[in-house]
Amino acid sequence: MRTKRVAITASVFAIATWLAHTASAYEVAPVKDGGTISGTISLTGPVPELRRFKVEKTPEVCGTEDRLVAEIRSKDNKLADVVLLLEEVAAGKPFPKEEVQGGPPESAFHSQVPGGNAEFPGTTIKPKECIFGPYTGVIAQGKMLNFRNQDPVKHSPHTYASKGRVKTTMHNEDLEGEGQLDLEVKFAKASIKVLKLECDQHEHMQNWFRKVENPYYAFSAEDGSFTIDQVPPGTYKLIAWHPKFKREQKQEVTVSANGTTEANFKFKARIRPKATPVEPAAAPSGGGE
Ligand SMILES: [Cu+2]
Repeated sequence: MRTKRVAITASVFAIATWLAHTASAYEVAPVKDGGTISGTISLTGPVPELRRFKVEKTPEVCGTEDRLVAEIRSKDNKLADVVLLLEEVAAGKPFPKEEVQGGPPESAFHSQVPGGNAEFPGTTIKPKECIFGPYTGVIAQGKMLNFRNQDPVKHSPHTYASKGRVKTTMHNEDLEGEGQLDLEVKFAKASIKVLKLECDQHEHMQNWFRKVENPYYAFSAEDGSFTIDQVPPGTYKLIAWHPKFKREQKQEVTVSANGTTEANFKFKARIRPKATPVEPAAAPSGGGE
């Protein structure tokens, strides 16, 4: 009798463990009467100045002019580059076939070929004119970050798992001119959700990526607008994240069958005293990792 009870306890434990492991796995399933979440991200407070960097290496490709980086890209009180995502969606539409981004600011792009994947396809980055691409992107745990260098000069992607003020190196590699580099995204803890990408050759090349666990994500456009479609009817937590604002924002949204739910967020910019002069080389981060 006792043996039987032990066996039952063991199998209950096994099932519980299995459920805990599968609970986070996303499944592709037909979306019946899917709804849409759309909204606008606005920005209050003064828009910070562009950040200025001197170009010290490979001016033949990167140019000789100082690089001005819009860490906060805002026009008419709207905020671009915010990553919107739904938390804890168990099943629904497929991931895109491809998640690609790259290009210089005037033609920076996110490209998603719709449909097909049950799992996140990885993120491809195409650096061009010494820019990795849009300031924000998405990545997934255990998936690849694939660099396809469009420049004839070397970049040195240095990635960090980032949480609050703690920054831990994940990769530090060279990407040869017109070369390729494939890196696996490995966060040590589930609670770390942000990856920062820097180039050790060019200080102005800095980008941020938010971890996603399902395909219900979007980026706010220049006019602050975003849309997430084919959402199975239900109630969700919608997150709005931008790397230059300390806290991500969250709100509960209810999506009805075939309906459109509006969800807006407001971020508040803090004043930066004046245009930041070119910063000295970053302090070695080795000791603090
Ligand atoms: Cu570079």
